[in-house]
Amino acid sequence: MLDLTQTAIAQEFGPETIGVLKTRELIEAMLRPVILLLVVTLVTGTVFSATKKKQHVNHEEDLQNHGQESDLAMISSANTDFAFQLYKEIANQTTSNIFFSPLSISTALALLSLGTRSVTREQLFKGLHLDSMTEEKIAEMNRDYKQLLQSLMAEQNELQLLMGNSLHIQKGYDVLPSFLNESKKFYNAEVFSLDFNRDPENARLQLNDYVKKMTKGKIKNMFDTIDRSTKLMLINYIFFKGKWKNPFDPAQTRETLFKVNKTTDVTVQMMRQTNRFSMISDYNLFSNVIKLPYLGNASMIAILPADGKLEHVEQNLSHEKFDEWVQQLAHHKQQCILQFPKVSLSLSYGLKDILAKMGVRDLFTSAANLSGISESENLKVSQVSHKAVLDIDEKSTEAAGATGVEIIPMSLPPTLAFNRPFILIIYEENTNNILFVGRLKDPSK
Ligand SMILES: *[C@@H]1O[C@H](CO)[C@@H](O)[C@H](O)[C@H]1NC(C)=O
Ligand SMILES: *[C@@H]1O[C@H](CO)[C@@H](O)[C@H](O)[C@H]1NC(C)=O
Ligand SMILES: *[C@@H]1O[C@H](CO)[C@@H](O)[C@H](O)[C@H]1NC(C)=O
Ligand SMILES: *[C@@H]1O[C@H](CO)[C@@H](O)[C@H](O)[C@H]1NC(C)=O
Ligand SMILES: *[C@@H]1O[C@H](CO)[C@@H](O)[C@H](O)[C@H]1NC(C)=O
Ligand SMILES: CC(=O)N[C@H]1CO[C@H](CO)[C@@H](O)[C@@H]1O
Repeated sequence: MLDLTQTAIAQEFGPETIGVLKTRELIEAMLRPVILLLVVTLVTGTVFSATKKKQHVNHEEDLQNHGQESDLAMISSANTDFAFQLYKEIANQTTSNIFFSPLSISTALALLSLGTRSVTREQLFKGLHLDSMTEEKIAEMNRDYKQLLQSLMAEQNELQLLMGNSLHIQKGYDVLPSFLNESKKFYNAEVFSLDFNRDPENARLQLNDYVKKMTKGKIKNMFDTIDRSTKLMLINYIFFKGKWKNPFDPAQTRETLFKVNKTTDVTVQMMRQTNRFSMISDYNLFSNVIKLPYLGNASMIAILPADGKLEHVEQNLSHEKFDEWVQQLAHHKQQCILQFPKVSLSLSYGLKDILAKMGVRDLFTSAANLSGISESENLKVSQVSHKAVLDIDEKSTEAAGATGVEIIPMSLPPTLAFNRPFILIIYEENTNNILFVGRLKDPSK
């Protein structure tokens, strides 16, 4: 089963203290120092305080260094394939809610690839849907990530989107300068030194503080315990706060029933608005698809399958399907009464087994070749942990006037009520990258 709880993460990092290990495991632990790879992420649909962060966008330098501006096509396309494959693997292992950031995970893995060699590296690229990676294409990938990070950071006007990487290294542990250099250069990684070995409790507190700071207080206690044998920890975080382009009026939000399945209903705060939306019906998939734009260059696409058709849609989720929806949505607008639940989701995943299923195997075993990080020691990755939080609400601490004037036609428009399980995809339109994917099955969970 998939790790879906914070407790599961705690177990993953937790009781592995040396005292509890059996002898054979102890030897194994001594022979194979551990890297912990960690991915943190957060999203929220609420309004943000209008602090503008100063950005230094090194576009000029980038153009000079590499002669041409990449269109990010290689990584955007691979990331979309990766997103839907990961979704399917996760959906195969849980019957409940899903929420994760494929971009956060693929970025962390791409950074890690800087330190991998031979078969370990090939498996990693294949898992990321990056095929036949020559040295030249690897260089292009790294430049693309650099540009992607810059583009996302440049969007600080109307939506707040922060993604970053950090490396936390055991004091005195020799990490190759080339790995650190490239991590900083292409992935903008911050590098910190910690003493996991002598003082794991202090390391834990510092890491929790760091994660808390980077997720603006949303993720407070990421770690319950820290493994003393940790040599390096890689953290990627993504923070997204968008304001709906068409906010909901809180006065219209009502408690209604959400149909979890044939036998169970739960209550949910249902937001409402009447407006013109980009929406389509996908008859092949028995679904209605609507686009809910945020201010700035991001949107949510929500897919509402007919009763009992969720799995059918999930089986048919693909890069091509997504592109088709995006393209059709651009041309189909109509008046509609939208009902959309006000929800919060918080999910944690240990992705080791899932990534292994996707072909990324050696990384987690003694066969791992991480000689690009350190030549002196045998390293492996102990876990890829991911935590994601979603808050969707009306988004209006602003004046009620911001809700805008609703034009209600004489005849009542159709109602689209998200009062049963549905899928949501949040994507950045400028770089065409999927930031988050989720499935709401039971809002009470
Ligand atoms: C789900 O997982 C099972 C067991 O690992 C596997 O046999 C099956 O093919 C998977 N189904 C899908 C749709 O991936
Ligand atoms: C890792 O890969 C490099 C480059 O292919 C190779 O020289 C080295 O021997 C490998 N190390 C291990 C431990 O397999
Ligand atoms: C890393 O970067 C520093 C400063 O930018 C440079 O002096 C050093 O030679 C680089 N090292 C490697 C191994 O690339
Ligand atoms: C319906 O959902 C409830 C709550 O999640 C669950 O306990 C129950 O087993 C589900 N019933 C069916 C038929 O799936
Ligand atoms: C959205 O992207 C366009 C380029 O396609 C850019 O000019 C614009 O500044 C972006 N908008 C915001 C709010 O960042
Ligand atoms: C419309 C469509 O693509 N349907 C496919 C959805 O997935 C199932 C199972 O994989 C296929 O049998 C359908 O053809």
